[in-house]
Order: sequence, then structure tokens, then C-alpha cells
Amino acid sequence: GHKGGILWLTGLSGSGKSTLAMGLEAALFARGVQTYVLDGDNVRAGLNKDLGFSPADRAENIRRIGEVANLFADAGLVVITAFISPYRSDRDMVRAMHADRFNEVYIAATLDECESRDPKGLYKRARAGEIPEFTGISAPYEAPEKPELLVDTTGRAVAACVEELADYAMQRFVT
Ligand code: GGZ
Repeated sequence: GHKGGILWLTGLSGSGKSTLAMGLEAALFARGVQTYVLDGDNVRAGLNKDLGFSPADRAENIRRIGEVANLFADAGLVVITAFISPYRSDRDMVRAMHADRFNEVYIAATLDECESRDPKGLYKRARAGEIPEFTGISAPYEAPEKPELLVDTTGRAVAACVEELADYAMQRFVT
């Protein structure tokens, strides 16, 4: 069996968080681990649709996601969250909420790399001044100092990154 827990992915827009979260969910499903993915599509569109991207709104976004992750982890699931969560203080707040079941996972890619990927054209729009407070351009990203896991996605296949994540999750949550 396995216990509940949280894999808290953090990284720039375009770093690969959502792609890796979905790949990891499939990889863990194949290994009999029950997961739930929280990302912008299911959280910012609903529960948090009243929130924008000011520092205060991001803090509240992260706080609520932390609480929801707590509930799913209580139910025994491995929760995978995929939010930029750019502020160290917000991530530390969630860590304090969960103590030992919180795992900070830094999905690392340089700003140059993320900007060249630009899958939704957001960096281009941010550079043009059309998106205020855009992380990496006009708002900060505070990289983790001591993440439980660092996955470097630059120049690596998605499958290789997913394997690294799945191996970590297996040793961390499977009993
Ligand atoms: C950063 C923004 C912004 C601003 C809209 N800054 O690449 P995406 O599009 O699909 O993912 C980004 C997502 C970030 O939401 P999070 O909830 O992960 O952010 S945080 O943890 O900081 O609260 C991006 C889009 O929303 N987006 N405006 N100004 N990303």
C-alpha cells in the first residue's frame, strides 16, 4: 500500500509542471498509487476564480491549495500540485501546515528556456506589457533553496523527468 502525501511542484510558467504532473499521475497509477492532481485548470477556474496574481492573491491561492491538498492527503492520496508558487514564504507556509508529508519539488528550467518554449505566448505578451506582474518578467520567482527534489527539465525528455519523479514518490510514499 501507500500513504497519503503531497508533491508540491514549483517552477516558472513553461517549466513543465503540468505536463510532468499528468505524466507522473499516469506513472503512479500504473504502479497502484492513487493520486490527485491540483493545477490551474481545476483550481483557478473554480475554487480560486476570485484571485489574481498580486502577491496577496498568490498567497491566498497557495494557502487554499495547501488546505485542499491536506484534505486529499488525509484521504490517503498522493496529491500532486502544479502551481508556480513563486514566493518562498508561501511555500514555507504550506510546508508548516503539513509538516512531514510535504515534499517541495523544484521543476527547474531557466527563464531563457521557458521563454523560448512559450507554449501559450504569455512571455511574448508579458514582454509587450500586456500581462502585469508576470512571473519571471515583472514579478519575482524565488527558487527553492533546499527542495526535497530538483528535476532539471532543460534538454531532457518528459519521460525521463517523469521516471525521476515516480522513483522519488515510490520511495517516499509506498509502504
Ligand atoms: C504568472 C500567470 C499570470 C501572471 C496568468 N504570472 O503557463 P500557464 O499560464 O498555464 O500557468 C500560469 C498560471 C499561473 O497560475 P498559478 O496559480 O500557478 O500561479 S501562482 O502559484 O503564482 O499563484 C500562466 C497564467 O496562470 N498566468 N497571469 N501574471 N502566471
